[in-house]
Amino acid sequence: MVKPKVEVCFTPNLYPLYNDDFDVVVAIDVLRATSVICTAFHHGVDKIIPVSSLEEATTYLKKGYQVAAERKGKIVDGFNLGNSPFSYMNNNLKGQTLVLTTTNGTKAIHAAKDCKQLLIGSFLNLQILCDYLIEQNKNILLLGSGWQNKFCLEDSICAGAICDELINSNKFQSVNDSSVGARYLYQSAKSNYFGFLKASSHRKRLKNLNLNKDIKYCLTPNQTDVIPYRVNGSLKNLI
Ligand code: 3SL
Repeated sequence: MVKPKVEVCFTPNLYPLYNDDFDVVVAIDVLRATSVICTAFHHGVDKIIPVSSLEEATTYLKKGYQVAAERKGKIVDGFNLGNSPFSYMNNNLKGQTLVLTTTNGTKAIHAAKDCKQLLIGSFLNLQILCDYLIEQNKNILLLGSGWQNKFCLEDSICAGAICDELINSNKFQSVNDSSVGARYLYQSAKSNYFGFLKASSHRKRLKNLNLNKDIKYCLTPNQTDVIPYRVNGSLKNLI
């Protein structure tokens, strides 16, 4: 029997080269959008509406929604929620709907708008997500958000971690060099993600904004027990 595939796509602009072949796409933006999404669901948010543009986000704000808007790592003027996972570690939004727009993460989610099933991945839900994917027996694409359509290390390492776990289950195969490369990166980084990422552009960007605490949290595996998935254009928790 032919094993299903697991492959890695490093950036959203490469996604059209892959999309035909896959049943499940996992969008990954470790710093910080998909980590925020996992954290918000873990703390009781009911639904997240990911939007690509600030215009769309503003429309929701005017309708009275809770809207988080981030650009260049900062809260956008006029919005009161941003992209720090620590803002969602409380009961303030329990049972509520959150609208979210970020520089890259929500754009990656949007890039995969036509896929059959979209899931959200991060280090924070690594094991629960891998266990679910292994049960599915479907072709899986791990889609990194990158930074403005360019390669980024942290998403590639997280994709490598998922790919590694699935390949080690002996139930999947991967053939693309992107997947081989992501696994190599993961294997080199896994003993110290924070240290490995020292030279990465996004770690530097967030450090300059005094957000090292966010980085450390986002790089610590298995702190949430959620599997966000898309249904009717919004994200809900599968668990
Ligand atoms: O690019 C994104 O979607 C954001 O997560 C970037 S940041 O971590 O808020 O800077």
